[in-house]
Amino acid sequence: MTETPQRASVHTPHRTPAGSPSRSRNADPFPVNGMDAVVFAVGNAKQAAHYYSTAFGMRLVAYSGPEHGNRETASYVLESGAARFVLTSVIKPATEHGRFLSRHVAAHGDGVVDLALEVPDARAAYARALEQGARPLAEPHELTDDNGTVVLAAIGTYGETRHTLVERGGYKGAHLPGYVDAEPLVTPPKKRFFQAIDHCVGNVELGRMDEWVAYYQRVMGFTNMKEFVGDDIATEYSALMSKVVADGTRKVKFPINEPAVARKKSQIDEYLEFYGGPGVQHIALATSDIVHTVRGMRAAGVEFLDVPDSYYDTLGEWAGDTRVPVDTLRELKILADRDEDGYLLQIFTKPVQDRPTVFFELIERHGSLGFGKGNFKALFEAIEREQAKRGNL
Ligand code: TYF
Ligand code: FE
Repeated sequence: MTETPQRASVHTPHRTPAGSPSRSRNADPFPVNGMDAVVFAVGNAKQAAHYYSTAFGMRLVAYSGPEHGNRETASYVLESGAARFVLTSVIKPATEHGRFLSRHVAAHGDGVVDLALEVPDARAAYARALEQGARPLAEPHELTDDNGTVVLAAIGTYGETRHTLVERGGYKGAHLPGYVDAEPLVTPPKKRFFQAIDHCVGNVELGRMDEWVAYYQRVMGFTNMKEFVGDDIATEYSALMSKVVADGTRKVKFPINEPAVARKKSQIDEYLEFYGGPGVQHIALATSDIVHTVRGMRAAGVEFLDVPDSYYDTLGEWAGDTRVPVDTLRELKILADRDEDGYLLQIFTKPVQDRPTVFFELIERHGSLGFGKGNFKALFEAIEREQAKRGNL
């Protein structure tokens, strides 16, 4: 095929100027392309797929189940922009993996089994991780179908959570070999509710936060972000401590919480008690129009944390002007925070299952790279009011 010179020039690889770091040959010991998927093990993936379609505006794109040769599990792959969830239920355990998933749901209820990371080289990432003391869960292996080949490997993190390392190469299928393309369950909203996974938060046991921060630093070369909840805030009102690790490009951000010894029972202790150990606490979803998203999700029956009116009376004084008028923030119970880089708008759902465990955050960033430090007091008080209603405070 002949191309016009102009067109050909568009495809000429961009040359890196001498002296500036090349993306393909940088010093990052553990390069990641971003989050690949959040994998949930649930009691009823068929119904969960419906919930995330109707309430979160997600689009079913792929499916694996008994109709297509997988007699052990049913998995639904849902997308919203770059954000991908995989919802898996066991139909009849037949392998170690099926038994693991069955036990996981029995022990933890619906929860996250895997924060899968897309990496350029799964074998190299796995080798580096093991060298640095990562817990091995699956040796690198290839899966192939008509759409190409992916390489998968897996390492452990806190609790029973894992990180599958996914090397997609040029794989063209909707998810992985073994999945078939699927049509949306319902018509998705015209404008999607969110377009990416912003951060994924883990809860670990008292005194273990620093070990897990060190694990990500050593195994994945992640760095500590400056935002954290320290001793001072913990004893004053939060009843938790928190530190954030991120990859070199900040595409993947993992805050890690531990309970603090405080006057009252920590929300982290409540999670650990009802989840039956450490695990993923919340997934933050990045939206470019939080007002549209919250209106849509509220209309679909999603419950968000309540914020007292008094929060909005003083908001303008420290959060300054935001894209959204304070009256709209007040109406929808959206929080705002500002730091030296800009501001953010955020809101938190109540737990999305009967156990007081996993919940979601919606976040609209305007320059701020933080996590809403200015909201911690109001947020943690709101969480504690819910804890008290459940009789767990
Ligand atoms: O991810 C964060 O750090 C914020 C704040 O139990 C937060 O979303 C921290 C701990 C927590 C709930 C929210
Ligand atoms: Fe968060």
